[in-house]
Amino acid sequence: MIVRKLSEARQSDRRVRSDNWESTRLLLKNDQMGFSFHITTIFAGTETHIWYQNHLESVYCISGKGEVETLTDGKIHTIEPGTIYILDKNDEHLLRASEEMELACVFNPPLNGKEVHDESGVYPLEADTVS
Ligand code: 9YT
Repeated sequence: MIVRKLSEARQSDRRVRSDNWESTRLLLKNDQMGFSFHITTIFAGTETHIWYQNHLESVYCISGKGEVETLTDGKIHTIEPGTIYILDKNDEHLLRASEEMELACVFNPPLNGKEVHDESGVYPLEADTVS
């Protein structure tokens, strides 16, 4: 069994930060679970263009408010505590936070941790990363 504490992981290199969000990777590829698990904070007032072409992701909202827009059809879905959105088609999307949001995120395949320093594996279109 593996046990980790978010408060401790946040003090380590598991925590990464960009202009629009910060994320603590609690579970990564080398744990050999077949998925990775992250607690991500999206900063209030931000819009982030995301397109995980190599990963499927589920995102559960713990707190805060926002919306996600899928770019193929322009549909907008509100996000509030208890909402999960599931990117089952590697959906390109815009993630907006009207309030700071705390999200629990699961990736398949798992992130390997290199994305901490080089996000190209997460966001293959480098020009389209966090705005
Ligand atoms: C909301 C979202 O897509 N979060 C992804 C996890 C975070 N960007 C990370 O750990 O890289």
